[in-house]
Parts: sequence; structure tokens; C-alpha cells
Amino acid sequence: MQQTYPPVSIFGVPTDVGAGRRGASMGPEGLRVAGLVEALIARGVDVADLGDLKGPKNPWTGPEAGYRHLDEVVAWNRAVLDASSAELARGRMPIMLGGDHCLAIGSIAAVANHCRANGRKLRVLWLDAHTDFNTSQITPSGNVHGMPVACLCGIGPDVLTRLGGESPSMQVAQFRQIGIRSVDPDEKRMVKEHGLDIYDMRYIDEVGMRRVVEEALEGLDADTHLHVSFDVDVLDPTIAPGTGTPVPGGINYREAQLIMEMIADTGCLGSLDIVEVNTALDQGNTTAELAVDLVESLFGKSTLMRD
Ligand code: HAR
Ligand code: MN
Ligand code: MN
Ligand code: MN
Repeated sequence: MQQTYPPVSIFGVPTDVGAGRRGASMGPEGLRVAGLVEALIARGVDVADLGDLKGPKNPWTGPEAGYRHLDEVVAWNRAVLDASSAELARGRMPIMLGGDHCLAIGSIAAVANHCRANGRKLRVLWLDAHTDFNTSQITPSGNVHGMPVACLCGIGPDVLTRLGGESPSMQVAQFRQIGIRSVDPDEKRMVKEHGLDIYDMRYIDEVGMRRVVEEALEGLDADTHLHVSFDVDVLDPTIAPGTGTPVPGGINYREAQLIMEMIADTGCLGSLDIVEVNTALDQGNTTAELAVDLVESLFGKSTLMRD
């Protein structure tokens, strides 16, 4: 099925203020060096690389009141919110290159506002080893990249939950999470209490990725904007070692391709984050290269002759 895609605007968000290890700040350049822009052009996509957003340096300090670097996280996310909102308003698809996963607070708040203003439904597909549903009270680390889903659902500090204006930006029921295999004990209680829709590794093993993605994308229609938040640590560390919090037992190459191919088939992709690529921990640039390979599938490149 040959599809046309809206024009794409790419931004780098070179920060690791939300992470527990340094180096995700080099992710945007790693993805560019891996040929992201060229790959999209080859798919026939109209793409503009608008360069990197600006934000504060990483102070590399410990948690204060349960958060590390909260002021810096807020500053980066304001920049993400503004940039993403502006591109959505111009009818372009924002692709945010992380950077650590805290940036999803700004990117998804922007998409939520855009969908509300235009009467569109919104679904978020969260591809991750982690549920990212921590709060300042229960976080084992204070790292805000472990908290974006909670913040978007209105659970977190006002400066983040109200970043986009209204709080909550999102309802829990709008999220689907695939690839989960590392949830902190109190976080587990939280996600159960709030009823987050989670397709964990055991479920993927038991029913297979095809059915998982069918279920996660069920109910999408022409009025639905699909946001994909792609944390590369969803991938098995043997194929994607360049990430700050690798967890064994992740999804394999074909499972990852199938997710992207099935998303492409929906024609609903409206925005994308590619986060947690940490080139300092990578073997060569393999993790960014794999991410680019997967983005090609997300934009309709098929391994079979289905075009
Ligand atoms: N759950 C742990 C914490 O909150 C680790 C979170 C790691 N998060 C990411 N994003 N890499 O998914 O500290
Ligand atoms: Mn994450
Ligand atoms: Mn993760
Ligand atoms: Mn849209």
C-alpha cells in the first residue's frame, strides 16, 4: 500500500537532564550520522531538519524533593512544546530526536493540544522497556525520564503537568505500552491502580507480536492522530546496546520491524519521538542505525513486495 506522508520537521533535543547516565545528549547527531534524513527522503517524504533545540546544560546534581534537574527538565520541555506546537500548526509532522525520554512530556503535550483544538482523537503508542510512570514519592532515582507518562496523565509537579496549559494533557486510556519488562515495585502498584494498558514481554511471548500490535492499534480511524514514542531500550540490548538503561529480554529485530510495518499500514502516524539513543554507550553507531532502519519501515518500506 503506497501512502503519502505529511511533510516532516525534525528537531534534535540534545539533553540527558532526565537520565541517570550521560550521553543521550549525543543521540540527535548519532541519528543524523546514521542517515535519518536521507532515509526519509528516499521514502519520498518532504523533510526539513530544523536543527537542535537549545536548553540548559546538565548540572549533574542529585535529587531535590524527588527530582533531579527539575528546572532544566522544564526548560527543555518548554522548548520541545513550542517547537512541536509550531510544526503541528503548520500541518507538519514533528519528529523529536532525543535526548532522554523526559522530552515526551513536551512533545505529547503539544500533540494533545493540537488534537483537542482540531477535534481529533489521539492514541499514543509507547514502545519501551519501562512504563515511565514514576512520581517524586516513589522514584528510585529521581530521574524524570522515568516519569513522563505519569506527568502527562496529571500526576507530577505542576510545572510539568501544566506545561501544555490544561492538566491532565492525556487520559491513561489513550496510552498503549509495548515491550515492558522493567517496572519498579511502587510503580507497578501505580500502573495497576490507574489501569494502564500494558503489553509486556510475557504477553508478547505468549500471543505473538502480530496480535499485540493489532490489539494496541484497535479502534484507530481516519480521525485518529497516532503518536509513537519510541524509546530504543524497548529493543533487546544485544541489537541495541547504545542506551542508558538496557534491560535484557527485549523485542527482537523482526518483532520491531513488524510493529513499524503495522503502524505504517494504519496511515495514522502523526508524530514521533526517538529517544534514549546514547552514542557514548553504543558499539559503533549500531543503535542509531537500527533506529533509522526501523523508521524506514514506519514510513512504509516493506521487506516484501507490498508496495
Ligand atoms: N524506572 C527507573 C527509574 O524511574 C528507570 C527508568 C528508565 N527510564 C528510561 N526511560 N530509560 O524509559 O529510575
Ligand atoms: Mn522511556
Ligand atoms: Mn526505557
Ligand atoms: Mn494529525
